[in-house]
Amino acid sequence: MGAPVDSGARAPGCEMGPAAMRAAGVVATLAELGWDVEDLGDVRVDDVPAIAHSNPALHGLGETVAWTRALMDAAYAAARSGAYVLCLGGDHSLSAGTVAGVAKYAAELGRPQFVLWLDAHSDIHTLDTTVSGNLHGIPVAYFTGQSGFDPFPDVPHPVPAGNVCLLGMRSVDTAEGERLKETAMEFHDMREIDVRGVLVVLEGFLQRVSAAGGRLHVSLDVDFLDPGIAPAVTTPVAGGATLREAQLVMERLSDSGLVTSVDVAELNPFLDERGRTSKMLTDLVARLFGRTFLEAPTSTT
Ligand code: DIR
Ligand code: MN
Ligand code: MN
Ligand code: MN
Repeated sequence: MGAPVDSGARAPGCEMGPAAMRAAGVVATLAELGWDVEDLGDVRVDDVPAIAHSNPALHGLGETVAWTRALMDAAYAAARSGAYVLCLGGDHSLSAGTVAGVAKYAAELGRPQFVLWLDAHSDIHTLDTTVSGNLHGIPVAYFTGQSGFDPFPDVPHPVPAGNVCLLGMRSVDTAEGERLKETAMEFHDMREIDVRGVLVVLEGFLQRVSAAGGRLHVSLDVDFLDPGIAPAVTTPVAGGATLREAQLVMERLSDSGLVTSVDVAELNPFLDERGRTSKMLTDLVARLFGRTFLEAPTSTT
């Protein structure tokens, strides 16, 4: 499904993300890998409420609340149909809805929901702490059930903080840093990835998901990647994941068999260089869905 959301970002362009991924051939690529792909088209919002809030920096609040509601329903329905859910964004506020939706289905199955957050940022602001007022900075706090989200729909089954792993961080606001100190979330910044290696860092989390019989949602923010290889993003941060690190994460996730849903967020095709980022993301998605060139090595760590 497409989620052409741009209310969570300041600069326009993310609403073109789903179209760019389709133009890059994501549907045919997955079909060639043997998947039975159904493109549900773009999710839409109609009723956008006007909502006032005490934080004057906030913008796009009513629209983002409407998107959250619509995407929660759409992701829940798609997961419930038995599908592996792929949501193409759209700015990262979309994950407030998709994660809440898939977590609701996991709860009905009696299985724990886990989330792997691939991002330069921690996206753990509340409506009160965000300085930029950009709602792409709030989804992790929302779906883990933090307070301070009054105008948003209630999260039916919040993801426990201990079931979340943030990977690739290198830009964290002051209020977010304070939260991270107290949280049960697992997180690994770029320095740790450099020192230990991305597969080693990821392994402990995957073991936990597997041991718990969990369902794993992967949320990929384009700025997880180094801007040198992924220029089509509104908030680039230097020093991100290399192409091989990102590919390796996707390949390992595919091998794990644990992933049940995925978001691709923050693609801004207006900033792309001849579709370069969209094509690279399509390859990353393909690897997550099983594209290989040779047999997987017997040892992954
Ligand atoms: C910053 C940037 N922490 C904010 N966040 C971004 O606006 O709240 N997330 N770009 O992806
Ligand atoms: Mn916008
Ligand atoms: Mn980010
Ligand atoms: Mn993000």
